[in-house]
Amino acid sequence: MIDIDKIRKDFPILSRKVNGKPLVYFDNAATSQTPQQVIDVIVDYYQNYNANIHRGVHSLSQEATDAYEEAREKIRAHFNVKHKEEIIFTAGTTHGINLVANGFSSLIKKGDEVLVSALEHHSNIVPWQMLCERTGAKLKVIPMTQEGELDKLAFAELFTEKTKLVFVNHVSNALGTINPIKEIIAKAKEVGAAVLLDGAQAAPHIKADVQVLDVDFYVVSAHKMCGPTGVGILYGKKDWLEKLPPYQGGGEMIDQVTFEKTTYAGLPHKFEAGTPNICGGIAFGVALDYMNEIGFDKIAAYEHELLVYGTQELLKIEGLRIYGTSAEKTAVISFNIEGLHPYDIGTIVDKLGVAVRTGHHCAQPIMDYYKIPGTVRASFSFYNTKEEIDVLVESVKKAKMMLS
Ligand code: C6P
Repeated sequence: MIDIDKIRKDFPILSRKVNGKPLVYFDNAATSQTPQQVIDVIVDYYQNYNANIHRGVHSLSQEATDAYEEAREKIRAHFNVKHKEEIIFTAGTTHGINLVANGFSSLIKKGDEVLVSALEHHSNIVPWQMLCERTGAKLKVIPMTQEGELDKLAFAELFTEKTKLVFVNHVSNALGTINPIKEIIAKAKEVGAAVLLDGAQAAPHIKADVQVLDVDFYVVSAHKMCGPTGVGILYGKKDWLEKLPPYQGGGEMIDQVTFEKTTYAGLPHKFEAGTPNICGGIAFGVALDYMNEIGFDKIAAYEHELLVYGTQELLKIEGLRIYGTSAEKTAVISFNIEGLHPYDIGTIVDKLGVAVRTGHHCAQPIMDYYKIPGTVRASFSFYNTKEEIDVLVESVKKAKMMLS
């Protein structure tokens, strides 16, 4: 069991009021809250050793470099990455996907096929559409079912010898579905395709082991796992990262520069042009320490309890429909109430202190599939409680009464 009272004390924001009511924060899939341990590290960095890294011989620069590289090592260990240089610091998931999609421009040709799933966030659709426009490759879509799962019967047939790349999220942000990634990776291997998993919504809840998964690329954002915004990582197998060209040119990604020719630095620096989010990287490492200390098994078990309770209580409201009913899902409840617009529900519950996300959740194809403009999405984290779920349910009931 997790010590929920102790954990909640670590998050100063959880004791504030919103619109005169105690904050109930259920927008964790958009961004998670930050424990004091991570806030302290950010303050300490700017108070004591703020300096550019990998450049200076002075002590401050050495300290900052050591702390940043120590964070890379923590991230390596967390995802069980084989080589430290397979971890590329990015600005987040979107940046990581674009880096890979851009790099594949030179490795994909007309007639090749790339597979995406119907459950993707726009970040894992648009960069690949752009790749297909540049190269003439064909984008094929793994369809979804009413339960919000990938259609397993359909997907096997989509893999052919022309399939070169497959990109799927580990967990859907809009519905919480945990996708059958092992089967997808196995199928991709049969046809020799590379797989990129968007781990943005999985990493805060499930500890992925990239070697056991044997996945080619895995991308995450720190801000969804108790870290700061503007930082994340791309994991890529060394062979792939060596084959891909640099994404951006600039300082730190070079070996030698002359006006005639530039040679590039080795991994990971080839993909880390310019001054990175140094403090963000260091804080990401500490956020992982924080979550690992609680334990991902305990986090998953507790969040599952919240999911079961929240589902049961919300379904007691007449006319409420939950989208995404897969048996394998994280603690995300996307719902609508018959006849009401999700935006109106979200606005009223906010007045009662409850933060949920409303709209298409940057996953318009999922909304199109269900023929709805959007949903109300309540996404739980390990620092939430059943009492907070009760507040959500009462607030939704009030919203329904006011709007009907
Ligand atoms: N989803 C949500 O409310 P960035 O913005 O780069 O940190 O992450 C983009 C992203 C990519 N893939 C998935 C599966 C995601 O959920 C997200 C971010 C947030 O659902 C903000 S739109």
